[in-house]
Amino acid sequence: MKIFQHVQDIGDLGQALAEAQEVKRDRFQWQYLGRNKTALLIFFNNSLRTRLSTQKAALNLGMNVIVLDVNHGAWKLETEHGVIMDGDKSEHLLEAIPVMASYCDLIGVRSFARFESREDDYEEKILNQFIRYSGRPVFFMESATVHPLQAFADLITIEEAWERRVVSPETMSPGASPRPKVVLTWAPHPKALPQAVPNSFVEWMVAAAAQSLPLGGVGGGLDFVITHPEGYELDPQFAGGAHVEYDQMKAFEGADFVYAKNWSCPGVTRPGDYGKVLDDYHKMMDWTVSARQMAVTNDAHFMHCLPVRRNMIVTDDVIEGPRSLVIPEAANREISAQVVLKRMLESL
Ligand code: SN0
Repeated sequence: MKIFQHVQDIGDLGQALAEAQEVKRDRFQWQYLGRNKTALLIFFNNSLRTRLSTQKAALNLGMNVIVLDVNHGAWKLETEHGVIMDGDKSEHLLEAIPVMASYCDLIGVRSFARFESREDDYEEKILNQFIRYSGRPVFFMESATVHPLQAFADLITIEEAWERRVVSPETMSPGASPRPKVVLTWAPHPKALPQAVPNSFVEWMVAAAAQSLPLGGVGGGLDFVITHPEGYELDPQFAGGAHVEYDQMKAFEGADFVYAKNWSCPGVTRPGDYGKVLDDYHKMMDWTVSARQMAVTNDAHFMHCLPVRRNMIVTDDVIEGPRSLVIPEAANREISAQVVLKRMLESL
């Protein structure tokens, strides 16, 4: 694997999930793969889980790891071509990338959407320069438009929880669906957040449904519903074909998994509002996931990528409740990262 950006990069999802379980059985069995190999993790934005879980995954594989927080200690980087560099930026990305690449074998990059231009963000201007000028395998650690390590961990988490619930087709109650119903819900937030997490989650869920991925050993695929206020329609390159239900309560009916996330306007149905918060969050607080919505679900599990703003996105009782998966979901970030790094090491 030379690039990890989209769900297609991982290939067959059933095989990827099987490999994730193989990693869980003994995560140190491939230390020979990473011997004398170096992973460079570059952060243009804050991180807790991505930084720690990816570093841990690399260490599990016997790799050396270098972490660079560009905003703390590195030269300020110019990313635009052709500018006269008379401002505060001391170095150009076009020199920085090949230099950084010369010290490592694999590169992971985090660079969020900047919301200056929809075209720049959706063309992945920063990450594509890393792909083009580094000559190294590049994995996306949340870019302007995608967060595939998160979506892969989410799929692993859903599979594991569904496996615990659906033991065998025989033990299922008559008429019960062997397919889980997964709902992605928008929820309020005081700041404008990227669409990377929902884009990837949707992309991976749509692919799991299309591949009729057996989850928990039975059935095929899943039923997937997206709910959000009007104006927050996700880009069709990710959400194409997915069912959107604007009535949140209706979307939650019979759900087995509720995945909450805030995102700013993707600029699909409202091109002039790209990257904006469309309505004051005070007016949107009935979208906060609480016991009221969870009551109409099929005792749904609650999921969120974290960090989460409590009592904005989700109430304390739901995130602390017995159906909350946020901690195992975060723990699975180590596993998804290890599968990806392992595949990249195997193809060096
Ligand atoms: C990021 C996002 O894409 O929504 C990272 C999620 C993994 N989240 C934030 O930036 C949250 C910031 C905040 O202040 O709540």
